[in-house]
Amino acid sequence: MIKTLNNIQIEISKGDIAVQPGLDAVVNAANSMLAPGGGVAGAIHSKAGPDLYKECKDLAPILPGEAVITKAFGLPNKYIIHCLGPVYGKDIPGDKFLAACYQNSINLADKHKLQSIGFPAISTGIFGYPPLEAIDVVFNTVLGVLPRIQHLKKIKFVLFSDEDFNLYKSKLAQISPG
Ligand code: AR6
Repeated sequence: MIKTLNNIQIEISKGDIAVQPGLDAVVNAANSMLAPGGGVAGAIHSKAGPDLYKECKDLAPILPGEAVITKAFGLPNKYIIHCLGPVYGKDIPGDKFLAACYQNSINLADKHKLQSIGFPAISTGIFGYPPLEAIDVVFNTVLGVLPRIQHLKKIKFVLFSDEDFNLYKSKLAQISPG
C-alpha cells in the first residue's frame, strides 16, 4: 500500500528489514552498544556481516532517541541508520524518545541527501512498546516532519507480523493527502 503525502511516498509492506533492495537506507532497532542482538538488530548484523560491528564500535554507546549512520556492508542498501528506541516503562517519556527515533533517523537520511528509507516498528519487540501506542507516535511524528524534508522521496514501513502490517495499513488509509 502506497500513499503520496507532501510529494513523499509512504509505503506499508510486510517483510524483513534486512532484505530491502531499492532503499538507500534501512533503520536498525539497535541496542545502546550497537551490537548484534535479537530481532531487527540480529537480522541486520547477520546479513551485513562482522565488518558492520567493527564500524559500530566507534559510534557506541548511543542514548534513547539517538540515531547514527554506518555503511550497509552485506545489506542491499547504501547505509544503515541505527537508532535506540525506548524500553517501554523505563525510558520515560517513551513517546518523546520514540518520536525522536523517527525524527532523528529521517533528519540524518535527509542530511545525507538520501532518497529512500525503511523503518521497522522500533521498540515494539524486545523493548515492549505496545504496537497500538507506538503507531500513533510513528504517524504523528512522520507526518509532522514531512513538510521539512528536502531530499527523501520515499519512507517505507517494513512490518514483520500480519497484525502490525494491518494496523499500519488501516492507519495510512485514514490519512487524507490534504
Ligand atoms: N524485519 C522487520 N521487522 C522485524 C524483524 C525483521 N527482520 N525482526 C523483528 N522485527 P525488536 P526493539 C519486528 O525486538 O523492540 C534487539 O535485541 C518485531 O516483531 O527487533 O526496538 C536489540 O539488540 C517488532 O515488531 O526491536 C535491542 O536490544 C519490531 O521489529 C532490542 O532488541 C522491533 O523488534 C531492541 O528492541
